[in-house]
Amino acid sequence: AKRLEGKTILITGASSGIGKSTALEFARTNPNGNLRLIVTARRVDSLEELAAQIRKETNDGVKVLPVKLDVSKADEIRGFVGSLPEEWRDIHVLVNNAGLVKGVAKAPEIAEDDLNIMFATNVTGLINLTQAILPIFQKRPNGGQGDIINIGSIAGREPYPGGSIYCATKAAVRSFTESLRKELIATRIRVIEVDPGQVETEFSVVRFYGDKSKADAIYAGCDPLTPDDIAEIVVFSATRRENVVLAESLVYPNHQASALIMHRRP
Ligand code: NDP
Ligand code: 8X3
Repeated sequence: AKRLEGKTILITGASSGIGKSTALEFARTNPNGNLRLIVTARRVDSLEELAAQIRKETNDGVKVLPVKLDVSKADEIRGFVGSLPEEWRDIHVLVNNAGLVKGVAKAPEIAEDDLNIMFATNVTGLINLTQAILPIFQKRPNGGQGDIINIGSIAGREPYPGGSIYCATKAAVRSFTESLRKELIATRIRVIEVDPGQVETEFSVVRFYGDKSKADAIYAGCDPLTPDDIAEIVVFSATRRENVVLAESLVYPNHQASALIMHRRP
């Protein structure tokens, strides 16, 4: 965790699931290492709770700044860096985690609002925020330095029926991530993608518009990954030697072998 010493880390979608676990994991890995965590999402109350938890666990060893940021709103992203207190602007690690899926409709029935919010959040939001943070990285020596860690999905590698839009958004994340890594070849900026399989979070509750019983059925008879499992891999990626780029990780729970091949206990 020496490698995180003095760094500022920005995490989107930190009010729940993988983003929240990632904030906790960064803090636990470097509890008294002069670490700064900027945790962002739309639900500020949850961010405040998370910040209090981290401060308590680390005896104020980790500094945490909760900030409301809706990544689907370009104007919020535009004003974001400038709105941070000066000592929080020297960001070293960006974790683009905020994302969502809405519904399981097939193409003819997909609601326009669902289509728009998935692209605005998972794709345009991720790209806009990356564009907002990159100039900070590029001011550093050797063409620039910093880590961009994008949360993709198995869905970006393997489209499935009822997931066309979500899968397309995650395929877009994958493409953007790979182009960016190539564009930044002459810098020391690392571009990293972590692609989870099935993780039990609020993800399915959001997919089914709040219907918890439908969400629970997704995980019935399975042992899904926990958000902590993915957080460990994100932090591992960010703490490799500076010359090591863990370009992509596809992460399954043991019972899963593709988006749709899932063994369920009888
Ligand atoms: P959760 O629903 O638990 O968390 C999603 C997070 O994204 C929340 O903190 C939510 O915060 C935030 N978010 C959603 N919309 C916005 C927005 N417009 N602006 C800012 N933040 C937003 O799900 P996960 O933790 O599972 O999801 C995290 C990432 O992991 C997503 O990109 C998802 O696609 C990906 N993923 C998830 C998998 C799974 O099986 N769970 C598998 C593969 C990938 P708030 O509502 O407060 O804004
Ligand atoms: C979440 C995984 O397969 O439910 O990204 O779309 S899946």
